[in-house]
Amino acid sequence: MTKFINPGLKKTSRRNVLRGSVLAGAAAVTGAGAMASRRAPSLEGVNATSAKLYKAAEQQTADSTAKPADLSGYTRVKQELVAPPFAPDHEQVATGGPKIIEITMDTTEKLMVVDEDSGASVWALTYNGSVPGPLIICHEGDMVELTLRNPVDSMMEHNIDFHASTGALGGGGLTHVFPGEETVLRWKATKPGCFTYHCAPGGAMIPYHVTHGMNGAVMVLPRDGLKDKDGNPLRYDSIAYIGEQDYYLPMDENGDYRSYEAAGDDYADSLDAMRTLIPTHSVFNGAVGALTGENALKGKVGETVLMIHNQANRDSRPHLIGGHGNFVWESSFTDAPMQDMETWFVRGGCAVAAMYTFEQPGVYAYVNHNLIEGVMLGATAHFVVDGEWDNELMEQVVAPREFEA
Ligand SMILES: [Cu+2]
Repeated sequence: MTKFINPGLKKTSRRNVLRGSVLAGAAAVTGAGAMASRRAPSLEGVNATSAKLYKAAEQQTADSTAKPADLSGYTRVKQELVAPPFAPDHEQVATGGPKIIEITMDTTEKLMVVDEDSGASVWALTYNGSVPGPLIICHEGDMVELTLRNPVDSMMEHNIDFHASTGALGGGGLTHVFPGEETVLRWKATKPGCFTYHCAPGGAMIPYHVTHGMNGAVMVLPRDGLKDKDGNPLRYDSIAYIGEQDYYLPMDENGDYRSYEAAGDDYADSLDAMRTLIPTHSVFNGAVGALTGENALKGKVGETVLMIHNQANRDSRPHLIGGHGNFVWESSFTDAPMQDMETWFVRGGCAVAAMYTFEQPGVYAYVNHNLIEGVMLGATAHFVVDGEWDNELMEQVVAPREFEA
């Protein structure tokens, strides 16, 4: 088994294993490299350019003589991250002064079933073992201090690009960790809103890692909480954190999904599948059915849910069937929310928050309203809501029956 960080099988220093050369060689490691180069243009130029970019980003801070950040006035707190669709404990309105929020994430590579029916699986690349990675919550003016650890048995290097942060490719230039390494990055949350984070190790590995599950969201709340367009406070009772993941899973000549022994073994085949730009799956929270049936989200009439939808790679258009987006922050929390929306837009590479208060009991389907993706590719979640039915809002006046011609 060969690690992707060292495709040449040579003993080499960390410095020599810089992204571009690693990436250029990675296809060859799989043994499918020659085939891939016949099928598709070489990525050498792209990967080399990307490697230079990362080197430059890292060098900027290495060469810097800037004064240290003034951390006086900040209180340190730990945030225990939890697996999606749940949110970590947090305040909606900040109390006290700004905080340095300490979090830890491990770049875990694991085999995950994507669709039990077809047997489709993926060697997912994850933060903390889930797709999407955990939701991080802070307030504007806080600092997020991430310890990023790459387990020693990983096959790949990883890093993180926080769209909410400023500088060094979103931190991507400063957080490359090889198996067995850890790094600490601190960044200040200056923009309120929901933001994607994702792995971006360089070149073709960027979309490869992102489409293998390595992405998640940060919510940066205004210090005084969410508000409507007139400045009235808006509060939620719960959060449903939904990560939409497009997968491009390789198939064999019979149309069956291929399986692989280790993370990264699918690299060349995956690049071919990715080039089609047509996902084989578009799912919520990592797998078909991850948020339906027994795994459905729960709610009560009168409960207000904040639905946070992350899509790191591709546009999406969420719709809550049987409900609405009462307040939708499609851009950021700086802008007033849009109101009473039927379907809202998630630009690929961002996260969006939508708030709804349930008015009827029953099952609501939360879908990507590209219904081919929602129904056939997997992008559906269910809310099962308890409570009293309201006949004023809807009533079955006549149950379906045959009519006289
Ligand atoms: Cu990664």
